[in-house]
Amino acid sequence: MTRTKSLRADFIWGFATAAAQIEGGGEEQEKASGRGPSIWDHFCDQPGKIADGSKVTDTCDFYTHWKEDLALMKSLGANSYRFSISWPRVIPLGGKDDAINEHGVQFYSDVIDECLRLGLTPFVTLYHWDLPLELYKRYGGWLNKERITADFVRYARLCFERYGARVKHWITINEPWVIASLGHAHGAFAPGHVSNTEPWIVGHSLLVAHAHAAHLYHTDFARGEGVIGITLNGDWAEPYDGTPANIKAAQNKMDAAVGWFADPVYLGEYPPSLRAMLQDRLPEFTDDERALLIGSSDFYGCNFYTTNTITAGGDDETAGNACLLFTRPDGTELGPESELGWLRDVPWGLRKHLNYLYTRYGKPIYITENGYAVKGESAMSAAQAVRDDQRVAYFRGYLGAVRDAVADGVDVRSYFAWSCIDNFEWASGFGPRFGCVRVDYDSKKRTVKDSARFLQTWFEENIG
Ligand code: GBH
Repeated sequence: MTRTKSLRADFIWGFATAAAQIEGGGEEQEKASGRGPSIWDHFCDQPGKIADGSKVTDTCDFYTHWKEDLALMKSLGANSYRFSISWPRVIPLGGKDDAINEHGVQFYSDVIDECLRLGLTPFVTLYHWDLPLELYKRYGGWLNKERITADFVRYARLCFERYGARVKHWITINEPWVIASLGHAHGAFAPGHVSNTEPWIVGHSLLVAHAHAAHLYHTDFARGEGVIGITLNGDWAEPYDGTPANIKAAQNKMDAAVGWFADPVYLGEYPPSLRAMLQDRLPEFTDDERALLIGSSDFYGCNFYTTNTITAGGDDETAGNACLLFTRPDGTELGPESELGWLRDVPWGLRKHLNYLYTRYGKPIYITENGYAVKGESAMSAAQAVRDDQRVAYFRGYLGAVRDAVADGVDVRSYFAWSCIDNFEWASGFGPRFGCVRVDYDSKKRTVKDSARFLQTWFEENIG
């Protein structure tokens, strides 16, 4: 009996990374490469911002190991690789009139060529949080809509010009919610601002810059074959119970975490609940901006990690003033703990999330990140860490949910595991490990974990 394959024959799967989290091979090397500093270099220099005091300049040295890593992904059966370009590596100061670092441009060109040679479709993110520090110093970065848009569009144009003939899948911005909220409301991420007005200004700039870059791509570069979109984080918000207040709180959480960006991009306006909560603090779109936003994203880029139960009565506006829990009314927990407080293994939420997104926005969905940090993995020996049963269990459950959503009729076109190699987990430093491949941070040695093999087999059995 032949099994029915559950995913389309052209389903894209692979591993995802971000430049700042993997490239650095030490401060000297980074300097010599011509990369300019980003806001994350600056953030790492401030005492107490990164859990283990580590620096973004010294990560996995993908800058040296890229060929080896691409070959590894190929050997694991992947057909695509999602990575980001470091803006300050290609334009060290970042601005529209600033010099290009041809050495940096060449680096990504080589990565793209090697991907194509191996049969890995390059899936490229323009902005995964490493803003050139100089733009922050000049005008506050994302706080200045006009100036950041002009600079971002010039950076995007450079990437489309140099790589557009070879790269047909683009993401403008990764997780604008994180940039606006963790960067400008909570202050946990660079640039570390704490404010209740800035996140909404920053969010607006991110949307407008995305729309302009996508417009440029659609008019001058797509040639009817390339696609571009925005990637949003968004965990599933399950009402804690059937009380109207908690049902409403869960919707408010979805509106704040997802709708803040997805509603303007796909529907042309901020969610009404956001407007009601923020009133004048939420900017208005001009007619031109609205026209540019509609149709700006060819797909819905979905990063998904976990599910919360939701009650009313929180005070984080960027979460829609909802309370996030991992417990049910009967006292049971939604899923096992990971290395990070916000992340639990709750597979069923993904099926609901995908159905919600497809019903509300009606766009093909590219799952651009999904992954797990096993509790205590950093304290394990390498031999123990590569037997990552809990990560295998997580992937088995979440991929089952993808398969179920596809059977429900949701148009899912890709799945990228976060991440390929263990890497720099932002403010959490090197403690949490998300890799399907182990990295020894001293020797930079890579060792495949069981979860990578699991993914290889799962996709062999389910695509086509
Ligand atoms: C992604 O973000 C990133 O794209 C990636 O770079 C990162 O390494 C990976 O996931 C793993 O973290 O501080 O309690 O408000 C993950 C999505 C969304 C997870 C916001 C944390 C809020 C936690 N993130 N969420 S909290």
